[in-house]
Amino acid sequence: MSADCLFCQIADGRLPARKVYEDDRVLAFHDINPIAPVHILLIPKKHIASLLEIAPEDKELVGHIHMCAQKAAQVAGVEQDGFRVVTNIGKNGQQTVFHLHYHLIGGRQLRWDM
Ligand code: IU
Repeated sequence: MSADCLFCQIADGRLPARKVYEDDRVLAFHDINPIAPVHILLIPKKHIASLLEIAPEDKELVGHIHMCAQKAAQVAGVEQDGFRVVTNIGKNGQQTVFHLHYHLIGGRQLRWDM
């Protein structure tokens, strides 16, 4: 846990979020500024700053996030038509929140530039 991290605060309930799926290690919630009809964020409850900080002991957790993405896609009803999962890293990746998160985006035809 990182005291001043907004997504840590969402993960432990100090800040509200519209939850889609939750278990002991992962939370999925609706993005507050969606770029598509479905825009969900999947985060580990453990504070990891970005993909670059994933450690060997996190490998099972990262795989688990992918399983949670399947569940979130089913809940959101986008698994038939398809969707995109992406994580932004650093400045050129336009990462703005430095707690690992995966965007699950769908509900419309996506282009490579979104
Ligand atoms: P990025 O990959 O770090 O750029 O994405 C951060 C996302 O987190 C962005 O889409 C925001 O709209 C979203 N978000 C949110 O859903 N709730 C928040 O309290 C904050 C950001 I701060």
